[in-house]
Amino acid sequence: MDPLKQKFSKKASVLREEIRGMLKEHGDKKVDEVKLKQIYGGARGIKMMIWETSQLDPIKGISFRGFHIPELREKLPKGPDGKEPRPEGLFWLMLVGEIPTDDEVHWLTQQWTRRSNVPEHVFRLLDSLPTDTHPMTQFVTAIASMQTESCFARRYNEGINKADYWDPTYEDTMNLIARLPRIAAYIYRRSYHDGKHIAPDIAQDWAGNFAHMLGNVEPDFKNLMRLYLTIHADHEGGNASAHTTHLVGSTLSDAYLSLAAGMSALAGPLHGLANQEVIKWIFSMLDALGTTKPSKEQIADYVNSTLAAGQVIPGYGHAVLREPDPRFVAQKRFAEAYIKGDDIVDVVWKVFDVVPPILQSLGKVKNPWPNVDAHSGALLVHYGLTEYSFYTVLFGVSRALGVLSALCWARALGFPLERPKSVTTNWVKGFLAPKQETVEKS
Ligand code: CMX
Repeated sequence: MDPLKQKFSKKASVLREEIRGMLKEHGDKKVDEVKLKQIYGGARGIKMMIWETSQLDPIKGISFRGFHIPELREKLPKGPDGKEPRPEGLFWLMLVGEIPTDDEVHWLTQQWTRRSNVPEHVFRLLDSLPTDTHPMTQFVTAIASMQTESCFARRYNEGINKADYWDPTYEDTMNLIARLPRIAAYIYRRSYHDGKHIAPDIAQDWAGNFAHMLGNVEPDFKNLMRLYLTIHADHEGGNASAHTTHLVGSTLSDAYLSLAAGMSALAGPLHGLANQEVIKWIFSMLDALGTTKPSKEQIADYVNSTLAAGQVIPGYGHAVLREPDPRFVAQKRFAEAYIKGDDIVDVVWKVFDVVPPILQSLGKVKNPWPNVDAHSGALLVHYGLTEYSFYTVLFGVSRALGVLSALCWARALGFPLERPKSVTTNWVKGFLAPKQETVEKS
């Protein structure tokens, strides 16, 4: 058994016993009360799921096993030039709850390199799709088509003991994550670079090799990829891509099909697709204004016209956060350190000054602040990755780290089929109706 799998197995069996004991003693304790407005309102805030890998605080933002983003940037092992964290380290942290050593991360990089061979039929299937198929559609298709490789599906057919479900799920997770950069880069090159593909460079780290296969070898772009793939990885369990992966996984669908489902959720404009919508919106604004250096007044007018057209301002607002997203802040810090005098980055910063007071003035937006998607496009455009329809695939490659390590935990802890209760509006009306007094017959 490999060292990471061994560590995971030990930690999981300890936690499994702890949970068993906790449920035996406190299983009937109430942790929440559900309000009618939550039932109609997208289940906001209802505590109904266990997600071990990260937790979201409305004010402080995401913490991965207790570590916030600035701490991760400091503590996780870095890329070869010692600047930005390697996403491999975050995966290790999410899976076993420990900051890995340099040697451990090096081992993981090598593991993923060894497992990164994508089956030929995945490329053939992708090649059969029109090149203008949305990259997220291609990504979902490729992931689902790789299900032919699922260790879990094979072992389940052979009659695996349920106590061992986590083992082939771990194998699927490692194989899938190892292959995603190759698949994503293949989609990018076939969609935007005439199918001129770039062979992997196995001497590089996971994110560095991804940047190389996309076609950008600038050291700073590699650093952006390391940071990007780290900060997008997980956002607790309730967000749509995580929850979908979890829900589908709870049917014992394997990691490939669960992730393909989760990526379909990520492809919605209220979720991960917002990263393409932000830059599309900025480009449309600059086109409409005829300048790449708009004033704050011009931006405010454009924001108001977007709202007047009944549209949302992409990259702003959040279902849980109530402060600027620390992932936005991390990207702003990156831009401040690595990029000087970039028009689009300057526009993003001006939008950051202009949008919150306008959204606040509407009186209904619970969080007027930027989320993760408000900044990422400007950084990518700066390094020449201007094809914004591809951006959500980058988000997806990163999100796989979180949702798949969480799937390993769900299997190791033996979580059951997820099946909440729904009700009809007629049921609600009956629930609200004043109870009839029973009149006693005299
Ligand atoms: N622009 C305009 N209106 C907004 C808004 C925004 N950025 N954010 C929220 N609102 C509106 C909502 O549409 C809603 O209006 P109605 O009552 O008329 O339907 C009202 O404010 C209340 O919404 P909320 O409770 O503040 O926000 P929700 O939890 O319902 O929605 C989110 C959260 C992210 C879907 C929403 O803020 C939004 O649409 N933002 C723009 C899209 C976006 O950036 N999504 C990416 C989120 C991060 C990610 O998952 O990647």
